[in-house]
Amino acid sequence: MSLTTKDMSVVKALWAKIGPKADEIGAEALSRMLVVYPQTKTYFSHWADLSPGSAPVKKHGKTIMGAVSDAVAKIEDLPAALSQLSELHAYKLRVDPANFKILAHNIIVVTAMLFPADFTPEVHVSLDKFLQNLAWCLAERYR
Ligand code: HNI
Repeated sequence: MSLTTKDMSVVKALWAKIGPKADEIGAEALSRMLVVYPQTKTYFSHWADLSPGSAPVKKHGKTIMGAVSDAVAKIEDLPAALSQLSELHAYKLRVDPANFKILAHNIIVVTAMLFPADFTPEVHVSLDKFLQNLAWCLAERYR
């Protein structure tokens, strides 16, 4: 399921529009992931407050989306762009890679919520493919 040049241009065009709101998307997506898939909370038990919109959730939402925006900029070579982050999640953070798909799903949901007019089926399919590729590349260093 590799990205076509059309997927790449659709995602880049979307990001040109929604990129400035990346912090908000990240905070909302992370908030939802922690509520709807509470098993993901185990990784963040060292935070003072895991409730939706809390300070650590907002801060980490921004961190995650910074990495996603960076991946959009390097969309032509995602494995290289994500290899260090993959190593960190595999060996240091020890995050089960099934969770990458869960977060990707939440980013999709929140993008659709915040930008309903932009979230056409064409954008949906390319954004979904991009996030699935990102999740796959993040899991790459586990083997
Ligand atoms: Ni993730 C830290 C990016 C999914 C658990 N994560 C980071 C950092 C980035 C990042 C960037 C900061 C790295 C650093 O300190 O150098 N994470 C991403 C991206 C995705 C993702 C782009 C997928 C879209 N991470 C997940 C998921 C989980 C996760 C799904 C667990 C459910 N990440 C963590 C944890 C940390 C982390 C835990 C350390 C956070 C902290 O505050 O200690």
